Amino acid sequence: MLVRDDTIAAIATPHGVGGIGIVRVSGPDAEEICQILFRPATDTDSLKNHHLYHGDIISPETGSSIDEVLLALMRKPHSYTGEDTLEINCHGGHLILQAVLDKVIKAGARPAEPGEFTKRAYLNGRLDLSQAEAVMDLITARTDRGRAIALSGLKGNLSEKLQLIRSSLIEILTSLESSIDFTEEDISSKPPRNISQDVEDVIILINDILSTYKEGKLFRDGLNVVITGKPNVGKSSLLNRLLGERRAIVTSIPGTTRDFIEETINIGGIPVKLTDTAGVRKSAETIEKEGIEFVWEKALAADMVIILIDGNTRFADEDFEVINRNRNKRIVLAINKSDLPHKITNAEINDIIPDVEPLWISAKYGDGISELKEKIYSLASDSGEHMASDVILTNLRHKNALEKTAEFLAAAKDNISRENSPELAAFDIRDALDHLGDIAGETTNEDVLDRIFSNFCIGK
Ligand SMILES: Nc1nc2c(ncn2[C@@H]2O[C@H](COP(=O)(O)OP(=O)(O)O)[C@@H](O)[C@H]2O)c(=O)[nH]1
Ligand SMILES: [Mg+2]
Repeated sequence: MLVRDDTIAAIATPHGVGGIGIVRVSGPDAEEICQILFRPATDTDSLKNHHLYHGDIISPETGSSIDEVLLALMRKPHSYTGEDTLEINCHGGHLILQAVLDKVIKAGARPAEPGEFTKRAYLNGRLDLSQAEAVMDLITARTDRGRAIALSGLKGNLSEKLQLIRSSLIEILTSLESSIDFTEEDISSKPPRNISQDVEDVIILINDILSTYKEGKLFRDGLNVVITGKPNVGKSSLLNRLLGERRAIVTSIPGTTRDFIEETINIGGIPVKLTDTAGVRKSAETIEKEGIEFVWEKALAADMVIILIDGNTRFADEDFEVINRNRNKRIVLAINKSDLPHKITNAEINDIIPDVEPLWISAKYGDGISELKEKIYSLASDSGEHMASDVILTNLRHKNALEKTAEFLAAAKDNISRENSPELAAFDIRDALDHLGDIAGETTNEDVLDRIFSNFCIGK
């Protein structure tokens, strides 16, 4: 691993104006930098650990103050990074923060790379890799539910479960290896009878965790939903209604929406990106035609399509085309303008698309909108049976590693059931352990680490 004998510094708060802004420093020179730059308001011999001090950051050459600050020194190992850490709470203006950071760097630190504080926390054993990744998920969470899942990852709930799996595998490996030793003594080469079941139990546990990935990804990355239908059915009205504000222009003139309007809403903790599209019709002029071509592309790329039909007009060729083009998608079929006289029946719709139950709504007055949201939610999460699971997998890297782990365990089980030499199964278990260790970062190589941490922000 890297030698970390240098000291890093960065502005840890977002760019812009705020009540306070924080410059963060971590590494062996943190305390010395503090002595050079910090002038406490009241005389103090040496700074106590984890205490907040009032004073000034000064320019060492002139002695003049750069900002009046609150400063805390957190000596290792009890800090986020596990190193001596300085947090300087400045006034939250970018020029101030930049000036303080410049002084810190002149006094011996170097600018931190993205995610470098968290990387150090990981390298110093303060967090395992999956927890470090959860830090970023927590920062970027877009709904309360996403935040709760990320926090559970940061608190180590996943790590704990993986640790249990790891202990079981080590036990299994020990039994296997003892039966290998027996072979040499020519007693019996058969592994103990219950090993196959033990391996199977671990596989089941892993599959349980893997089965949470779909919803985990849903809560973290969200869902792309495209609203489509012929002109004037109320697509823009529906977007506005779901958003709770007037975002898209609504008129009775067909062809008003030509571009896409995208907004994200929260449905039961899932960040749902809604796209309002141009109405699909045949006799469109050039600009509108372009828009309509895009609609098909957008719908094709979406996770789910809301097909909107006007319940107050007769079923038209365009309605048929919209349904036809989306037959392979996850569809919510909504019949709008339920407040007006109905000119369409469910039976008519079911003739065309038998397995989808149409939902009557009024985008204008709000009828059926909560049912529509429920439908989106239940379609997105399929069944919702894992919603109460204590550990939820959100990260593709973790999922891939767990799948590999399970694959090697299946191979081990196979070798055991064929009564092959226990050495073969032992090899498989070792491979399984390697992949499992990847999640916590026990066996992860430097390139992968760099890739993970380069996605972080500077100062975290
Ligand atoms: N009565 C009634 N009118 C609606 C409803 N939804 C939309 N409209 C009207 O239908 C027209 C077209 O709506 P708009 O949202 O622009 O449709 P779009 O072309 O599909 O985006 C507007 O005059 C809306 O006020 C509804 O639920 N009930
Ligand atoms: Mg529109």
